[in-house]
Amino acid sequence: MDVVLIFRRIDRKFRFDFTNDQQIITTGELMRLISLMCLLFIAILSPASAADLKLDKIEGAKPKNVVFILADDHRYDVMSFVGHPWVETPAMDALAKDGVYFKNAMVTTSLCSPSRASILTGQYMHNHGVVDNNVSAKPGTIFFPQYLQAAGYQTGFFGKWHMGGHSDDPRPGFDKWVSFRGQGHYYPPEHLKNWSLNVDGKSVPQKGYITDELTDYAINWLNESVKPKDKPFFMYLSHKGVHGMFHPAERHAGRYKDKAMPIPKTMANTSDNYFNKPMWLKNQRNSWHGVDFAYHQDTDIEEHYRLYCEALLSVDESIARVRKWLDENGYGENTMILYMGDNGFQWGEHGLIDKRTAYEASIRVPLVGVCPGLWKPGTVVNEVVANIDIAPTILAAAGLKTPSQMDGQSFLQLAAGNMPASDWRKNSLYEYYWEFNFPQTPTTFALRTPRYKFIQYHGIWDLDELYDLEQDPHEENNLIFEKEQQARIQKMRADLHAILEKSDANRVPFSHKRRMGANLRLKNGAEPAQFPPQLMREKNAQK
Ligand SMILES: [Ca+2]
Repeated sequence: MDVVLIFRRIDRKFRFDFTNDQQIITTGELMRLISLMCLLFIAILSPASAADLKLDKIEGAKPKNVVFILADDHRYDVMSFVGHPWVETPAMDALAKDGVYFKNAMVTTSLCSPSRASILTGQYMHNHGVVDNNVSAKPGTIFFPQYLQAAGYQTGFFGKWHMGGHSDDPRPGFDKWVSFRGQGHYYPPEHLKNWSLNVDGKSVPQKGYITDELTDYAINWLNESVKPKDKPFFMYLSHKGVHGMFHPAERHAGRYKDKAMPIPKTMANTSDNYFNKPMWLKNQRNSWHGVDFAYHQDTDIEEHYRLYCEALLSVDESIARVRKWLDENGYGENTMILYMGDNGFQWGEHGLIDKRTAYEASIRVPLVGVCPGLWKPGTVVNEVVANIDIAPTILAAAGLKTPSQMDGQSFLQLAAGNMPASDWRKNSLYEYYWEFNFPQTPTTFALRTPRYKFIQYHGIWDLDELYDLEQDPHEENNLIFEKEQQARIQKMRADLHAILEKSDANRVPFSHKRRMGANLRLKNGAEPAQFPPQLMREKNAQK
């Protein structure tokens, strides 16, 4: 499939019309074009050479070790220090207290594989090409740890990779590799007798709870490979927790059984909540990704929520264990630690569960970290930083400049207070392509500034949205019909298009539709949406 995509891309660049006499090309021109296509094809398929991976150094930088810990589906506000009423996250709280809390961290695509690919490549989904949870990265894709290796770092990957879920083989950029196929399993599954982890290319049975086991592997690597060598290191600890179906470690099971899920204001099925909202949103309420028919089960979503929070306890303990090892082994003062979620998660907002949409609960993620000697304790960064900025930031911590193919920007100096906010990106792109397996969420593009969010849908007869996040943080009041907002809407539409057009991404790819997808509805659930009154006209009425 990758080869087909490459030819499609080449075809787009060099399209010409053989049926038009005026545009028939000469044999020489045709040969030159074929040669160019062959060269391009070879360049795309070839792995990056050692020379390609040597980045320019940042003058005067003192390279640090880096630990990046990623959670799955952990939303931005399920942490104690941001005011959650009962969840306990002491290690995340400590990172924020001792370092930086990125209050407006978001992902450019709210879905596991595309977001993970954006983290690893520093690129938007439309550039790295991992457009859903099924496809692998394109051949020739460079993952940022390859640059770290070329700069003399030891690198280790532990956990969920997910891009191209049929394989758990070691990927480029890592000296040590511990992973599993697809989403993995919290505990070794009883129905899969041969289930195993891939440890440096060999099958090794999973023994226990995955969050603990990955942390064990990570700490063993620190002890056995990192400590004996006088080399900087980079560790990527990529948890399965807290992805659904949520399963806490046995020691945490039932810890929150008496706790109540915070119910968002926008969850109720009321005309107020759906006033001026897109029709797809109301329709999704009664679907796989809606509160009426969540995951097509009869489980109460509050029960799912309690399990989610209990599963998070092990992730927090993992951070604490790694940090303790660093401190006890003399690495505390020269190691950057970043903790992040790969996408957000709606727990009832707008009647939805899960991710994919451009709403706040879906796109915002936790991001906290320490960088001793550079980031001051207790710093809060308000600028919108994103998953595409992780690679440039980690490279900068290693003293390396950002390579040209990356869309992101290093926030290393922004968080240190050495970069004026005016030098930071003014807006952030969000993009999501419709997937046949979950047909409830349309193709979505959005632009988010610190204050406003404009959302535009593609391929569906429906409404776009504009929110003033300062006045309306829960996105209750869609301003799309407001007269005084029309100039802003036009400007944001144009800015959004300009970003996409710049990288030839003003078109939507789609993959092989293999089945109808999770398209069921609950018979006695919410009714389908009505067309909004603003669109209704009498016959022959003008616009
Ligand atoms: Ca995820």
